[in-house]
Amino acid sequence: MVDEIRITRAIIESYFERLKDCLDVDVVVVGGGPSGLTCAYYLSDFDVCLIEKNLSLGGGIWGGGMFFNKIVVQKDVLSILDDFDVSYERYDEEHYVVDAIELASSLIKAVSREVEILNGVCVEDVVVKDGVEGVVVNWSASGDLHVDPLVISSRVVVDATGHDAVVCRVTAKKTKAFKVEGEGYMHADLAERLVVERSGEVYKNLFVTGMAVASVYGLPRMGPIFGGMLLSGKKVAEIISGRLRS
Ligand code: 48F
Repeated sequence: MVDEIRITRAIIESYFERLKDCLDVDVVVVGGGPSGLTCAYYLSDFDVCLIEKNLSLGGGIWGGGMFFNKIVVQKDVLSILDDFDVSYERYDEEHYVVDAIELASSLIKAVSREVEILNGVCVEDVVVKDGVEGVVVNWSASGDLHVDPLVISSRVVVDATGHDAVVCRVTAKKTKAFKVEGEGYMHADLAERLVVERSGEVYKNLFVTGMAVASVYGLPRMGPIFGGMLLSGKKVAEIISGRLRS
């Protein structure tokens, strides 16, 4: 017979195991959009906790371009799509079209098998000692209630929070060590190239990927072409991987 208390106990016990596993990790990835999911996936040999403030992951993938749920990627990211078993259609020599729903769900499925995910949890601050050493978290649903946060410790933190660059913004404000410029005008070609080039460490142990890179460095925006997001996530994963193994 199904028992309400056993259901409740199963959820609490299982979730608190997950939460304990996340308390002291190698990498915290903040944000479950395309860049954060890609980054987390390629770091899954390490202890990774991905924190997403919304209930669902996927960030800006689902809406495609103006709710048209297709996105475009460039030829040089097809191998990443292959890693996630995502299908694509050739549009012309350079551009390929991907179903936004398939991309979002494939990234989420692959990452959720390998990485601990806390959704409905918001990162509101960072721990800074010798560089960034963790994040300060609270339930997204705590709203206006005065509830003190808790802390997750990590060797490195990745800001994958998209246009808002939340983690870089709070770190910049409190350390005064760098500035967050805010993203620039639309120029897809330039933006795609520069976002990948500038992806990396922005402050000791704090890495930035995806649209947050454009916000930090005042780079142009690119709209619904996603190759740069995937390449940026993979590039940051490779840099961190090298750092953590050294
Ligand atoms: O916005 P988002 O998809 O960022 P991204 O990975 O990709 C950008 C593209 O979607 C698109 C684009 C590319 O062509 O222009 O916009 O750089 O995903 C960011 C995720 O971070 C979450 C947010 O809910 C979203 O899912 N997020 C934002 N702030 C926080 C957060 C926070 N404080 N704590 C936890 N998650």
